[in-house]
Amino acid sequence: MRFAFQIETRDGRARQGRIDTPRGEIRTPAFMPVGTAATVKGMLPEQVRETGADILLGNTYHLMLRPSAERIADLGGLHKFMNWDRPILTDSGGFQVMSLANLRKLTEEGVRFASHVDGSRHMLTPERSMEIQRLLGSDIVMAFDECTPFPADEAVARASMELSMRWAARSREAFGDRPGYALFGIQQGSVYKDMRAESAEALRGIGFDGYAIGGLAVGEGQELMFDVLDYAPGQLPEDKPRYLMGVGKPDDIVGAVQRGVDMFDCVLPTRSGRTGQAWTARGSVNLRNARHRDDPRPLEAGCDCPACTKYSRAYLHHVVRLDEMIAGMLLTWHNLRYYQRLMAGLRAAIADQRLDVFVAEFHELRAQGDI
Ligand code: PRF
Ligand code: ZN
Repeated sequence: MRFAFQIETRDGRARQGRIDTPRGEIRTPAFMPVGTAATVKGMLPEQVRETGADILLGNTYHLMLRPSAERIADLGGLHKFMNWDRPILTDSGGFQVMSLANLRKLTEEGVRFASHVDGSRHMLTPERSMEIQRLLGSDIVMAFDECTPFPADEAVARASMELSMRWAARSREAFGDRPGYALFGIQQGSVYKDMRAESAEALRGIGFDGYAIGGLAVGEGQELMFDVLDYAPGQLPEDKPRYLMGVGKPDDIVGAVQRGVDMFDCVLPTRSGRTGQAWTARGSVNLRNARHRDDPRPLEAGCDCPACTKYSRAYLHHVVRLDEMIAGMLLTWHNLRYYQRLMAGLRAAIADQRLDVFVAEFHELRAQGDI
């Protein structure tokens, strides 16, 4: 079976559809929980599936350092290693090297760096990133790019974008032809419309199975990100999935779906769950707050997750305050469930051509605030 994307319905610029892969269907717009180190922290894979996730994200950078791509390959690949048999998308490593590694040296060839774990020296190139992602058995492989830091003046942004486009061509060449597996290119160009267009044109010329929008959610703020998303998705091929990397908060996702984005990943629901922060239709709730101490009500009325159906706000507050493991487990579950319910709501609204009404209700509930 080949990798195939089908748009089933459109509503304005928004699209609802499906990606079919040999490891199963990905309903779009899709949210991918982050499983950086071959685990979605605090959750069993079957629990992550129960939240409604069709696909997880893994990281080349972390897995190449520990336990290494070769070790995972020898053990039968990432799916078997982590007990998740559905699709996995892996990021290519450059973004994580630049944010986590030490002694980074970026050249035309790639990035040389020292591990943030033990200081050991490594080199990531487009060719090595493709090899690692193949050894992992990743279903959706990301091209090796440089995420242009923000802010970047035009000269800096251009040099960075052009390097990423040369790396995109090398990624395509190294990936080769692998039926059933997909390679996504990554658009860069910072906040410059003409540069984004040039990047999109370069990627189209190379030819990818999907196209990511990179270099956003790097400190520019939602208004500027939405300005870019007013044109960037339209510069990419209409008939291929569009993936906005590292986004985001629920309102970021809603705005990006309205602007034509199909895929998302973000650590927010999982990471914030481990610090006592919950996401609901009425906004975010900090369970550490003393106002929850005697509250017998569920975290979010109507939520079908274990945190909401089996426990009170008072209990969640108690375990968050004591830093008990169950606190991170329950809040991660709730947050992932809330995100997947949001994505399902967006898909249904697009399918019924009522996205405007859905978005208006989304903002209205959030404006009311927590109960
Ligand atoms: N490139 C890659 N991974 C990423 C990004 C990028 O630009 C971003 C930007 N938000 C997150 N993750 N390869
Ligand atoms: Zn819940």
